[in-house]
Amino acid sequence: AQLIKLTDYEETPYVIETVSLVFKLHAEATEVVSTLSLHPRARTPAGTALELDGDELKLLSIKLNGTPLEDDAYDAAPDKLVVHNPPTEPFKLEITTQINPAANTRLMGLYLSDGIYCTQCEAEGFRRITYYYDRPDALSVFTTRIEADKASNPILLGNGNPQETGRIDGTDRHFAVWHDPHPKPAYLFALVAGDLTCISEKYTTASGKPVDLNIYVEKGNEQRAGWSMDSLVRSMRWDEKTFGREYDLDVFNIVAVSAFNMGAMENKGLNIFNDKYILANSETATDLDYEGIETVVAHEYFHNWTGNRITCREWFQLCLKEGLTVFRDQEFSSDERSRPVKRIADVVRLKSRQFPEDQGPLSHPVRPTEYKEINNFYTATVYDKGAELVRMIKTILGADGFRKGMDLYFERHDGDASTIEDFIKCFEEANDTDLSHFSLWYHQSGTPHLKASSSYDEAAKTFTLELEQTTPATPGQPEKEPFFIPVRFGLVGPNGEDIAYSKAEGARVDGDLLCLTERKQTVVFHGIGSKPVPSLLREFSAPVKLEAGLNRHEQIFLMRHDIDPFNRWQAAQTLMSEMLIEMTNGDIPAGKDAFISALANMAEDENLDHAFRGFGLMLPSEKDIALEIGKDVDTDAIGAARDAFAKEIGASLYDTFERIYSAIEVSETFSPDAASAGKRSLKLRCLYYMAASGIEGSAALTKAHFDAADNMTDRMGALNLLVTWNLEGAKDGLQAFEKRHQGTALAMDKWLSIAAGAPNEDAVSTIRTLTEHPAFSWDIPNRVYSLIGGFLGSNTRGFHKADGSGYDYLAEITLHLDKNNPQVASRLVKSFGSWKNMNAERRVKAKAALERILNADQQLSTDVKEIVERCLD
Ligand code: HT7
Ligand code: ZN
Repeated sequence: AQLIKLTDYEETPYVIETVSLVFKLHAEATEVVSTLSLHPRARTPAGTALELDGDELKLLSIKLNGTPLEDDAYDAAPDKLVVHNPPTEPFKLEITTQINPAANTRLMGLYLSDGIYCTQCEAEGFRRITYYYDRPDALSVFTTRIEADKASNPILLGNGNPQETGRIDGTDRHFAVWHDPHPKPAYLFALVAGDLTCISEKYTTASGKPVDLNIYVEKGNEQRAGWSMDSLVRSMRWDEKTFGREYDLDVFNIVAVSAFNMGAMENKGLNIFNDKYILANSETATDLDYEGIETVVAHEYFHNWTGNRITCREWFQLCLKEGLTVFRDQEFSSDERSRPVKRIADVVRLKSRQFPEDQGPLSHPVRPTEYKEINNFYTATVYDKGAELVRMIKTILGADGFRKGMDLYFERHDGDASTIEDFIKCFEEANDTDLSHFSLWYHQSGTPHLKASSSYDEAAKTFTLELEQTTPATPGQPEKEPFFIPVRFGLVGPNGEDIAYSKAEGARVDGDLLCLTERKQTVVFHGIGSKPVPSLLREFSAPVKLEAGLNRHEQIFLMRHDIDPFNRWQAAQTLMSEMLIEMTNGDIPAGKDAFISALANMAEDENLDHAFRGFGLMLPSEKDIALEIGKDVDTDAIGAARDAFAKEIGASLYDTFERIYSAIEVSETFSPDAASAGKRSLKLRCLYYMAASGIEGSAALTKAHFDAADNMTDRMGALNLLVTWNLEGAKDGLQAFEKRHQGTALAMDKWLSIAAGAPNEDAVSTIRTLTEHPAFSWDIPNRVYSLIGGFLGSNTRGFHKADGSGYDYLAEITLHLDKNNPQVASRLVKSFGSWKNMNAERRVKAKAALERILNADQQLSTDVKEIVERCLD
């Protein structure tokens, strides 16, 4: 496959001003007539060929200005259409293609999901529908006419506003015409046809414009779409209030489908969602699902401005829309829920998904410079680290400066296909500042390590902080420059309050923000009356790995007293992680008892909200510890140490946990609000430790929690504990859950993922058996992500089993899935990204499995090949 390079970017020689599409929908032979109005750019030399993208296309006919083209005037292959010598004046090209939605197992382009026609065009799916400039900088005005059988497809939806509907004379078919006045790239094109029902709401924008909101679902699911509608309305209001952005069409439609490769898609005026991110009720969705729906609905809606009105020049700029939009959805959820809790949740996600990516063979810059398959770059680095970079801009400029930059960005680039450089320039110009050093974050990959040490001079009343940053080499970038790192900090005095300093020297320090620019910097704070404990990187102000240079006593002090909730949580995590690593090495950690007692205080602290206390109790995952250890990892030793620690904490604090568990009352009518969810989560966290303790009665209590559950959070949470700790009642619980939820796919996905994560001597055999279960299907990504993704992501001991069975299995299913859906296969095969951190025994097996994929007797997709090659590099 071809290597695509940022430096090769060139404008298209022709401009497509308008596109008129007619879809004659038939499951196995859909005809697409595309009429393009084109003109050459002023600089385009006469005779320059018009080259349009295709993918597995069959051309039926081609006309230029109404006349069929002679055979020698064009070349058509499934992946390309070349028109030789197009006119030098504006012209019309009519292209008719035939496609087969029923056979489209890749779920890119036009496909059928459970009898519903739907599309997915980002990143390069439109070229599977018709020949086109399938690239984000080709903006055009689209009109779409959809024709289909009326009885089986009563609903016909397109982008933009509805224009016309009617019957097609003498047939059982009908049509609808949609027009989108906003020029857009092809990746935002969408079409839906099927037998759907919807819930609707009227919305009035801040300036008084009415908008019809509709959420379409399969019949019978309408009662499960209410939370999504609620989330949508709140998102629309929030964007008006926070960023001054209003919606810009008469209708906003969302459709939920069951077969979808990713979470959702922000098509203009017609968002298409994986049903997992739309459907919810207390019986089938957990609190985490409700939160996920709120986030994803908001995220896709926010793309209307950051992504659609201002899009990307090419796919290297993906973080321009994704990083910024993730930042916006994070801010929305922080405003709707608890800001510190949301920050912790986002950092947990970043550290568990992006940090491993950045420390392994798949590491790449937030704004990459080359790729083979763009689908492989929808990564945690582009999305989550991309959001961190936007957050740092806000930290550096302050809220007002940030808003000024955003306002300028919206004003200056509305209607553009832009770049990261354009984005940064808006912040620089709006704030009269220079962000060139900061911009390195977009181009230099890897997670910086920040090492701190400090000393106090009582006589001089000075506190000296030494900070050193190093960034390990990453693929293609052996040498690293120092980053511009904003460090929020406090100097915590003996009474737990921050000490004010009179002067700071050695770095740019402004209030509680210290900006590092060099590899090594020494900062001296004057006027410090007593020895402080430095609290660094408050609110996780930069995506770095901090070695704070504090002893256990000081960490416990911060855990108890820091005014920054994030760093209270972080102190607990650091302690747990350090102790778990020592236990993995067979050592007994110093200060364990003091830590466990501080943990009890945090868990019982009524001044903290329930969700925060739940997070405070969270043990780092086995994967987190493996990453922290970094080399020669033995996952069995990590798992055993972690189990032992949980058991010990559970046994020592059993009474505390029981007290907290019993005291929390959750209202009888289910509500997904943050406060109620926080209560459920703290209760379940207490139950986790009680279940781990092995103390008599704990298994029965866990089973009773499961039996009494009247919502999915409690039912799934308790079942997970029964299975994780292999308690009496686990088997019955699994059966009862299955009986209750069979037939509800999204609920059965949870059952699959619990079973997949269970520690088990022969995990691969268990997974194989589950692939035969009626609830599982290789064709629906949600099923695959739940079972196989659950195994790879949560069953660390099973996947990294020393005999290599987990690696062999991943190789086998990668090859299996790659035949039908390369995107799904490539997402899963990324789990090999950590193989170099394993011990020698495991590394040999993993390498052999990767080589087996590469040398298999089958044509590999570009998606899978690129990932496997990078892993082996
Ligand atoms: N912008 C959307 C990305 C997406 C996608 C990409 C490749 C293949 C399938 C896909 N489905 C959705 C989702 C988002 O980030 O908002
Ligand atoms: Zn997005």
